[in-house]
This record gives sequence, C-alpha cells and structure tokens, in this order.
Amino acid sequence: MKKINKISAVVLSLAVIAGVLFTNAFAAGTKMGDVDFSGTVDVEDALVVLRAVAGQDGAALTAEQRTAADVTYDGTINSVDALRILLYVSGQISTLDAVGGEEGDDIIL
Ligand SMILES: [Ca+2]
Repeated sequence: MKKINKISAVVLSLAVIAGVLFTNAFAAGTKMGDVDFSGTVDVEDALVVLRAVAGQDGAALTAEQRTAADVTYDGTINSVDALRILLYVSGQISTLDAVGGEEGDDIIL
C-alpha cells in the first residue's frame, strides 16, 4: 500500500510539473495578434480573424488561435480584434497589450 502511495505521489508530482511547464510554454509562445503563428503580426493575421468571424469554411480558430486573436481582451473574437491588429500593423497603435480598464469596458483603440 505504501508503494502505491509513493507511486501515486510521483505520478501526481510529474503531472503538476508537466502542467506548469506546458502552461509556461504556451504563455511564452503565444504572441498576441500572431493568429497564424508565423512569428510576426501582419495583415494576414487580421485576415485569418476576419475569415473566422465571417464563418468561412475551414476558417474556425483553434483555442490557441483564439487566445492570440483576442487583442481586445474581452473574451470574444470579432471584427474589432481584426481592426486592432490592422491598426497595430499600420503603426496607428504601438501595442497589442491589454489596454487597461475593466473587462467588458469599451475598448479605446
Ligand atoms: Ca502572423
């Protein structure tokens, strides 16, 4: 019985470590706005968002893409996210980081 408990403790510990490593890797590897994971934020990322918003066949976003696409940080993906990506690409705004305020507030572009 003690051996089973030790094995269970080791397995649980490994699972926790793996979970932490995976979470950190995801956070470090996700660049906000880089929806197609090309390594840069460009017009194509806005198009990927717009295609998904328009419901084009095969254009649905994965969970990781949705994380990268939600540059308005409101929990939904819509054309405003694409617009904010375009404003960033064109230099109209300098960052895609969170813009402050409370969740659900209107986004100040
Ligand atoms: Ca990209």
